[in-house]
Amino acid sequence: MALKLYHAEPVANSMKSLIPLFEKGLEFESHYIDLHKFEQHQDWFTAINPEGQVPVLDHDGLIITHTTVINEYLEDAFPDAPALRPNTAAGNARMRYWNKFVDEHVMNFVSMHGWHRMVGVIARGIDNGEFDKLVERIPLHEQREKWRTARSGFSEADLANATRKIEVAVAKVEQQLEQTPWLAGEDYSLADINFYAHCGMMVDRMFPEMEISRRNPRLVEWLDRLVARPAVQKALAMPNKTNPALRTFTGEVR
Ligand SMILES: N[C@@H](CCC(=O)N[C@@H](CS)C(=O)NCC(=O)O)C(=O)O
Repeated sequence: MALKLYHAEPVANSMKSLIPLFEKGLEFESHYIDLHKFEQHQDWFTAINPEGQVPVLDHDGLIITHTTVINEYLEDAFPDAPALRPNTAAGNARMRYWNKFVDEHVMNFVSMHGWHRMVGVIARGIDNGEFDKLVERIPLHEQREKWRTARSGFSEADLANATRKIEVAVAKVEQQLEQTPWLAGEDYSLADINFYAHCGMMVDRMFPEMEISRRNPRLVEWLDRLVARPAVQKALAMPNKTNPALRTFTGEVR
């Protein structure tokens, strides 16, 4: 049994699949992909994942992409490892509800602010001709557009809408945590990992004006419990090559 994970910095999607591997105590070969050098769009990498994105799980040659799929695959393929899914049909439904919510209503909106603050700076530092060549190599239309928009700047209206989505999500999570210790109920699950990786770990630093610590006491307690987990600490200690000057998004995270 050989597992490899191709991943970038321990934040967002890469973090979302690193934590389960450590939680489950699964040995894996870590392959760091330098997104700042556009390694994800090089031929050798698109031969592995034609979408040119990380993370990618390779299990004995079987390639699995998309974090929610990767994380459920790990649950199914390694049933003897500590479970990150509740063991009831109702619990799994709640976990999947939250995963769907984060994937559809949270991830892209935090990501937009991250790209605006960080990727935009990187993209504007590249010469016109060079930038066009880099963008041509990006396999997904949506990603090509995202790189172009990051360079020219996201609109104020789109950024304001993204902020609104994040505010709604934070309030919704706070409300859930007033009722149960973890998002899907009594047990820590993939849903908590998903919200942490895409929003919880950076929201107070990215949006100080939201006054997360003051206004969301349950969320703060949940974060403290989650960050204290040894597996989360191991994931946080994975390589981070982001230029410290650009760490508004990936850097000083909880
Ligand atoms: N739906 C995918 C999204 C993966 C994704 O957006 N990965 C980002 C890193 S967080 C990436 O590879 N970005 C590089 C690029 O698009 O050029 C998943 O869940 O894995």
